[in-house]
Amino acid sequence: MNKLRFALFGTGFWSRFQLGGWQQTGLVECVAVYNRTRSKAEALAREFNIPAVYDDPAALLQHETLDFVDICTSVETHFPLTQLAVQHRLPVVCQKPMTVTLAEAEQMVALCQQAGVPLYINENWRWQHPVRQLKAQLDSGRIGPVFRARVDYRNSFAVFDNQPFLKELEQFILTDIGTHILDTARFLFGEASRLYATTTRIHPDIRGEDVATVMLTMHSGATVLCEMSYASPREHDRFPETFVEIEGANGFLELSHDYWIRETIKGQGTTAARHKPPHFAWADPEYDLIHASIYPCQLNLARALRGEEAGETTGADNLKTLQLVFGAYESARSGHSLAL
Ligand code: 89V
Repeated sequence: MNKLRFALFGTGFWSRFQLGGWQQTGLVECVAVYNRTRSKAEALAREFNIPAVYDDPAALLQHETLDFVDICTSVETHFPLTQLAVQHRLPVVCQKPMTVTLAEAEQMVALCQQAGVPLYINENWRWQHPVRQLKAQLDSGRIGPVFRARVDYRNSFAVFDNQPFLKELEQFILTDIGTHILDTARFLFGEASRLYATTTRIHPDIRGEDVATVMLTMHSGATVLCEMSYASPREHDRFPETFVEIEGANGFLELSHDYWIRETIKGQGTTAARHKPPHFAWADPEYDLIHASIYPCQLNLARALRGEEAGETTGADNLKTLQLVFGAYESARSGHSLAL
């Protein structure tokens, strides 16, 4: 089968890692790039040998023969660019967060569903190598029914250095990292029936919140605590690792520092193994763990677009994550827990 032809919309920090991951799959080729500032699109095109450059997305879609588009622009443009792609009946792969509001995300998913156009979200966090291993060990059932878990993403990484626009977001950590962390909680523990959240801002020079705590009651009855912070200087700052602790009736499972997974079973003791992610030449070493997770995420999406397997992170699936993200803002604002 020929490689799928796609256009990349956006040339910001994340776009070159998107391109690295897509190239790594060997299943797709980028044939055009758009940015509203043409010189930025030209620079990226030179770096990645992309033949066509546009500063007008409508013109790109009119002139190029494509199999899908990858939307990697700022969040408020995701919906209008998806509307354009749908007019051309082109499948869409889109960065998280899908949209600025839940209502707009619902509209975007409905639009694609009604048009019969596939919509996928580049939700890579759940594809991290150690997270997949943790899920396999959890699903083995050895630790028994889960009654409590903790998903911990707290560090003081200078995230604004590479992504300065994050400083300007009125809703910051829950939309940027909460999308990932709450999606990972769903991936590991299923759907939630209730949530309670608090948020706060510690960095004085940003608009949104940089600390959030979300407590989920899952359909299974388990309690899952999700903690996120960019204001927590720890002795060893382990960005971008997520730590997970899972308590089961028969044991304890833990993803801890440096990709170690420890499994303790009542009466049998503890086994431990390290699950280091692969390093790709195109990845930024500081982001190795998450850049490595872009590749299996995109491999799944490329195969889905070729009709070879089911895509995991569909728009419809991601709506459930966004219900938690925007529900958390609502709970933090009202001070009440929310039935979902
Ligand atoms: O993956 C992300 O969404 C990024 C991060 C802060 C991890 O770079 O914003």
